[in-house]
Amino acid sequence: MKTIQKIGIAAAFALAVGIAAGYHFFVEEKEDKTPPVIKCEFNQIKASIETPMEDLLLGVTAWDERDGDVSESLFVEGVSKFIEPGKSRVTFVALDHSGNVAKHDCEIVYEDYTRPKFYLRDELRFSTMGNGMILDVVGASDCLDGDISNDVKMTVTGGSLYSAGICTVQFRVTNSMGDTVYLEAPVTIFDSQQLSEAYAPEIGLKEYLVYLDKNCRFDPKGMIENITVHMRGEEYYALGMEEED
Ligand SMILES: [Ca+2]
Repeated sequence: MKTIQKIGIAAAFALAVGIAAGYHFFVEEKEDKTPPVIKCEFNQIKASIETPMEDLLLGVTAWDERDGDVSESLFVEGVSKFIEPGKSRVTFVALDHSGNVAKHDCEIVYEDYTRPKFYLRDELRFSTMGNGMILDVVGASDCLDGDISNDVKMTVTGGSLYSAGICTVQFRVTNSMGDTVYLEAPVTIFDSQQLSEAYAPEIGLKEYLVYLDKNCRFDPKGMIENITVHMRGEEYYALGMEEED
């Protein structure tokens, strides 16, 4: 009897262990709480501003402990604003078959990105009456957003727009990726009552703002498009002049 009893106890114990292990196994099998692991082939993704979002996934894989390769679940959650000009963070998301979500950030560099550039439609010269027109003259273009002239802001940093003289104005503009560029430029304000100023000859230029590479040669004379001498001006300058009423 004793032996049978022992066998019975051993069997009951074995069964209990078996049930516990089975239950444990069952629970583990049922509840996968471990998200997959996302891997980027490169530490830094090099892209063009034209690269479609889905192409950013090239070289990115997701592996799950239980479900294996779950790369087909990968998608791009978003691209951050620039952390420095042309450089962002892209966030990848992957899911396993139990719905566990993994996220992974990778640095992305847009190799062909160029910062917004200002342009001027005319000279920065205004009468004391016309200084409200300054922002009509200043424009900006961006390789991502196109023309962003409406977003140009200005701050007077030296002198006054309301008295004759030269004042300094800082123009700034920010594109949709958060890159802000600045242009500090002298603005000439003349007294609208002074006819000699109002009817001074005008030199028209091909471009009023030129971006030059460092140490690049510059020919200011080559920038002259035309010279307008107003009939009511004090003097007529004879430099291929054009007449105007
Ligand atoms: Ca998992």
